[in-house]
Amino acid sequence: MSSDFKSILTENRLFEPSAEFKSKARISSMEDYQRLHAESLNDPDTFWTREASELTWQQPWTKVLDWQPPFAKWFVDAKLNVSENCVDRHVAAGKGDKPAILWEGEPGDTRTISYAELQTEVATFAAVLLNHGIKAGDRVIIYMPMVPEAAIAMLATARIGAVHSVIFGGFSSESIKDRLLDSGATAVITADGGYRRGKVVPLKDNVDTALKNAPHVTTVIVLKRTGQNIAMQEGRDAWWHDETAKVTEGAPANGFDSEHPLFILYTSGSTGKPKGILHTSGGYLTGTYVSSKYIFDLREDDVYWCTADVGWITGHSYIVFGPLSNGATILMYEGAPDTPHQGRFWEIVEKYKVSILYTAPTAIRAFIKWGDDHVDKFDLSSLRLLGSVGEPINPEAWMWYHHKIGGGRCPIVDTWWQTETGSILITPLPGVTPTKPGTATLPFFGVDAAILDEDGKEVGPNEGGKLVIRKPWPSMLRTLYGDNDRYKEVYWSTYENIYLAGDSARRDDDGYFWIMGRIDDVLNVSGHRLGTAEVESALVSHESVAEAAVVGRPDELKGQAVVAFVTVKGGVDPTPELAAALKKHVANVIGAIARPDDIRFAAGLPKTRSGKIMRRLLKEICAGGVIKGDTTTLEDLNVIASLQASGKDED
Ligand code: 6R9
Repeated sequence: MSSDFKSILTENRLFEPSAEFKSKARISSMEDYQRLHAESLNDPDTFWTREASELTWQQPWTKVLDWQPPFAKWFVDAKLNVSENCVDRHVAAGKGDKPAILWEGEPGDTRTISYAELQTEVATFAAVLLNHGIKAGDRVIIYMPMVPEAAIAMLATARIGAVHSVIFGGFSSESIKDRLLDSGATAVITADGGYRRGKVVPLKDNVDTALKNAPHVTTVIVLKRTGQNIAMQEGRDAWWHDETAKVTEGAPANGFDSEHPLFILYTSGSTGKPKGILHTSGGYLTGTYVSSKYIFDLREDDVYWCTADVGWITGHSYIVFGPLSNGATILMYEGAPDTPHQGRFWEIVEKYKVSILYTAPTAIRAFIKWGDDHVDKFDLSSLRLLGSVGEPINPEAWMWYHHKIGGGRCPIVDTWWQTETGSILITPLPGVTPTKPGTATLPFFGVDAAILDEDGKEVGPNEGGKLVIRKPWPSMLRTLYGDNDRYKEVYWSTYENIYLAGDSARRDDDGYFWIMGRIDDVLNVSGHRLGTAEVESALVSHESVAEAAVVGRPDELKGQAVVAFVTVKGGVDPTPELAAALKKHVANVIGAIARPDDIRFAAGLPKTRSGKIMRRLLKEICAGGVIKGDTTTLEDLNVIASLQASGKDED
């Protein structure tokens, strides 16, 4: 394999789950894990029938899996209602009074919603959607702050079989427009605004801008959150509270086919066009249900907090569908971790007695930087389990999380998965797996993970290669929305009938998986996927830019920072003001998370003879390193020198 696949991490510290945790855990021995894992691969019908039967189905399946590579159907012919499983079935089981959602707004306002109340809210809002002519199969955009209504909107669309596509509230109107057009959505659910770091994010204004180019949208439902002035377009826009007040009877939870589409979630790929990942109902729900149950070891009295935004897959699977299908009490927080102070997360853990915390390495690194004082002020003794997701967690951050937040007693589940996988695929089981800082350890049930070389051969211990999944799993993506060819090309064309994850990895002597990074042109900025091509096309859409190449450079806080090499058009001066304007431009076009950290102007970009930009070289330049490796295919060697001299702009 090429040297790109060498891992610099070596880590031998081993942390066993405590006897106390083990004694109460659902699965508490390595033998049980191995036995169940073997069963899930060798006899998937038995394994998945047993697990899926814990959910409520309105009609049973005739077959567990129909696999026509690369197209899978799970729980064939079965019917279910996803919202019934997340809400109604817990009320029917006598848990109507149990809190489903504990919510804390950024300004400090709070709400508690029981399962019975959630049932009313979901059924009522589902009726609103029906009243507006939205039917099963219609696509609905959800662009909301982190308020309970975001989850209610997701569950309500699921209840009537409509397909939601949640767009992260930090995305721009341009991003909304692209997703509206690709999905063909006819309705948008939004809010007047949301709070973020004490400021109001103008969500409805952004929707209005996006809708100028999307006349097929006939309904916009607006939740009043911040109360600022917004425009309401007669005949198209309606207030959430007015519409729900009109409802006299909630919508029933009719059954839909197991393969009925549940949602589309857009994620970055290696081209400029985001990929619409399509998830369906029965398999996705089973995957998120089972993984939440075993990996977070959910108990009746847990208070579970996943700090993601519902705009990301983590928020879909592990705020909404997984925990709620388990009947858990979830906490939702609207705002930023440093508002109004840098101890806000720990204040929330203490206030709500959070027992399970699931967050991202980028957040952990920020907490470390802000200092232990903010943590020490609060009582974190309610915590019993910690989780990490989004990117490899560096061992220092892992150790701090373990000692400072977990008090040394909480197992850490470092969970590897993707928007495409729908649920966690590689992870420790908290009562079983001895953990090592920096590795997601072993495959979850039903997951046949391996690392292959270029020829498709499994590599040996500690050798790097491409991470693949060799068997279909229930919550796998079904296709890219409207683009089966791209689905086949991106995930299934490298190896025959094997899913290519797009990450490089190695396994250590214990068989643990160490994720090393992406193999495509996708960056991981603060745990969020960002295509270099998306940022590049945003840059070249600026009138002054001729060409742009974007690469990541290691960043202490964000994991990767965005560096853009830019050549300007003739007659344009590459000034610091222009650099600032370009950063702002990218933030406007895509959203603040894509804002380049550095803009480096260059006379020309290094290219291969076939015209491909040599990103490897640019990465090395960013890292400040000496140019290594083969540069004989360079078209113009002089550009390297000029790039290295170009330096960085100042913020
Ligand atoms: C859930 C989510 C997926 C990419 C994935 C990988 C990286 C996620 C990780 C991890 C190492 C972990 N990733 N979890 N890398 N260890 N525990 O993040 O989905 O936004 O689609 O990103 O994130 O590179 O391929 P998504």
